[in-house]
Amino acid sequence: MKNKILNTLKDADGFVSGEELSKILGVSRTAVWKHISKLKQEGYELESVTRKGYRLLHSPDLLTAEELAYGLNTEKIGQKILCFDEIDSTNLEVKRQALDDEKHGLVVVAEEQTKGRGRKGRQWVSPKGTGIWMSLMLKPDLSPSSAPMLTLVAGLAVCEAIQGQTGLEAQIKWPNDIVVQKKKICGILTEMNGEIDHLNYIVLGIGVNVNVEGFPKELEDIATSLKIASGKEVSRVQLLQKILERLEHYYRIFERDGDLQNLIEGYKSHCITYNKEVKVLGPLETMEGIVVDITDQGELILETEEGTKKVVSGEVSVRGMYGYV
Ligand code: BTX
Repeated sequence: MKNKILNTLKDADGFVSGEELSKILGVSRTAVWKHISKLKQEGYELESVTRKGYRLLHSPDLLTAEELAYGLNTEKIGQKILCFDEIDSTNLEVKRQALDDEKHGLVVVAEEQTKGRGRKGRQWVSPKGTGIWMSLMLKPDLSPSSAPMLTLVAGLAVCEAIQGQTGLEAQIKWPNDIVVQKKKICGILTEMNGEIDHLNYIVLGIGVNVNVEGFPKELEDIATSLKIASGKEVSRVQLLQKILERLEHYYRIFERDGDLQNLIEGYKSHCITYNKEVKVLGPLETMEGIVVDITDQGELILETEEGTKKVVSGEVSVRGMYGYV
């Protein structure tokens, strides 16, 4: 009921009378008034004027299912959104939801993560009310070997959403960091559940430092937020919606093609690793060279002193970034 009132006020360009609201919703004017008071308590700025009714002036930037659903322009991704005030990790929650056979496109969002995770068991700092900490459940009709490419698809979507919403120049550090002003603003953690030849589902975890104002000492030199970089508060609701919309668009192309053939040029144009001197910490060896290409499978082609090498995974340092000189 509260949401219906909210959406009616959002749709209306101006005042809606208490009488109209009670008619639309089929409840008494006292009930309408109670819901309005509740909305005010939640941080919605509402103006009430005698004989005119109510008008919505401002919505708080809360990551609630209602706020995120309003105006979201997707067909599958985000048609169901679960929001938590606090959670261990949104990636873990998607895995728990998978036990109930949740559908493709489920999105889990939290205001705060107490055990936010990076790759290889690393920690992801996720302070309350300042970031987008979210995970998606994806069920592509593809083989398990295609899964790592989804990190690149997501990187492209987030990068463009950030640029579109803030005007900041965002870049991708292969495969999964989004960087603004040479510092990390977003990390992506892709996990897979499946058998050797069958993919059950993918958990795509995305963490964006939106309005974070400060980082622990050890991250100060490598991390930043959109607010720090732009000097302005950024709407998490709008950015999250934009990320889901771009992601659905690119995901569709990726699923149709089965690889990145139609996305890789766009990816390269944002990629800070492309055409750069890098050092790769692989599982077996460390290599240095210049990234001369990125394939349709998302692998780096590295020109080294020993010849051309293909990099499928590994930690890549780009010269001039995060202290690598
Ligand atoms: P990563 O392993 O590439 O990055 C983790 C490293 O990044 C940490 O070791 C630390 O140095 C640094 N770091 C930690 N927190 C932050 C931060 N807030 N901003 C910048 N740098 C940081 C990247 O892993 C993948 C991160 C995915 C996070 C999302 S949030 C929603 C979802 N749920 C979850 O538990 N993880 C994902």
